[in-house]
Amino acid sequence: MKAIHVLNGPNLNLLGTREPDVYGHETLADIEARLSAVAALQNVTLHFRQSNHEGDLVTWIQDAGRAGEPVILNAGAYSHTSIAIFDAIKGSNAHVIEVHLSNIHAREHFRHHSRLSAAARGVIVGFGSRSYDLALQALLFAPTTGES
Ligand code: CA2
Repeated sequence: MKAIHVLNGPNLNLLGTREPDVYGHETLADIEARLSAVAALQNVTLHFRQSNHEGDLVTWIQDAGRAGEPVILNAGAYSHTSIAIFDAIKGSNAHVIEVHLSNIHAREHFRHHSRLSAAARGVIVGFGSRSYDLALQALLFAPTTGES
């Protein structure tokens, strides 16, 4: 594995600026710096991106799937709504670990279901920004077929 894509959806650019009780104090840049350092030690390049636009996530997932490179995906609120992102994961055969900062199952009812989980290889929720670290650890140290 030479590269890992960390893809972030809508409003995650606000991380660390509001709602720290729900999402913590770290910014997305803080998370990127920490994960990049861990990945670099394993000679893996991290492509860390955020977009508020559903189509960007679709394109990036397709690109990763085509390249055979795994994805850590926090699609934000699109997790609960997006058939397009589900189709992108399925259609490109992308290896996706879905992550959420918060425990979506302990929050409002409309957050309990993710449309993406059925297409993901695994799901990590509720560990704050450490959900991303756990996903990276899984990709680096517990690879399954097609990842290593
Ligand atoms: O817990 C997660 O990681 C979520 O994917 C975050 C999404 C939410 O819609 C999902 O249900 C669960 C929201 C991201 C918005 O992040 C903000 C951060 C700071 C201030 C406002 C929003």
